[in-house]
Amino acid sequence: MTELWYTEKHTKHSGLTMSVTQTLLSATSPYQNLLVLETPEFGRVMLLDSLVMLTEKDEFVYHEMLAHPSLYTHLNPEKVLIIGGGDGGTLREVVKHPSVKKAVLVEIDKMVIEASKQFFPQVAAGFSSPKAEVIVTDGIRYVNETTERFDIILIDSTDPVGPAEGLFHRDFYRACNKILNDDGILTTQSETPFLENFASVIPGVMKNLRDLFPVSKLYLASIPTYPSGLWSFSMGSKKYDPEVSFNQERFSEVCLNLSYYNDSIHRAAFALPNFVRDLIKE
Ligand code: AG3
Repeated sequence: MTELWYTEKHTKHSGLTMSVTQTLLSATSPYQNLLVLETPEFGRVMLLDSLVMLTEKDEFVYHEMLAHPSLYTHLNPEKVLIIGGGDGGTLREVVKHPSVKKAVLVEIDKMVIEASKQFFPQVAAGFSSPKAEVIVTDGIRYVNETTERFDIILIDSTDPVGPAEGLFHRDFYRACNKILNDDGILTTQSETPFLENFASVIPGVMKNLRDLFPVSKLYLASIPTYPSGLWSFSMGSKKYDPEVSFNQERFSEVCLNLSYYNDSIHRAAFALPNFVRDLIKE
């Protein structure tokens, strides 16, 4: 019997390999290629331009850890902006919070939204929330032009190549800072601290955030299907320090049914190994 395997090459010399039972979708938009694979180990997998965006098995780690640390740091998050994240996973986490009144998701590529609704209904669940507003346009343009103001901005991008490159630039973070309220928080996914061609992202992002926000912090989570399995998120905050103002009361009062994030994880995620501390040293 013929066996099909897929490898995402992470560097010239390493990658992640999984066996594939079926290709459910292979499509191209003006922005990128999209592939949905059925795999025995990770369930359904979504890839953009050959890079793993999410798998059914471990997407909860990424989406919970992108959303909840800022949502539980802010005292009363009501308006949230998600840039990218067209699969809807981050949106699903955001709308779980009773304090959130409106979550705007700005995705450049409607093909991602449609594929997620069709093949990843559990991930796309947030789209059906009455709090959700979906706008298909370039996130950079939206942030520069909108008159809306937000408590939290979450940047759920792909790697900083292709359509997502501008989402790692200082000008973009500056524009985000402008549309955040005075106690606003921005959190972006910021790649892995391992592997040569990725680790330079973290110091760059953190330098930008440090220059623009009084509080800037990096935190980590384990995501088995992303390069190296150790993933980072960078937070810039105008007022709250996520290591000080974790909202224990709100956390204990409302159970959001989470699979990764909890109060101990919130605190632990900001503990950095020495080599990561060195990466973001000023
Ligand atoms: N956002 C982060 C994907 C980065 C993964 N990189 C890689 N596989 N080389 C994914 C979108 C999930 N909502």
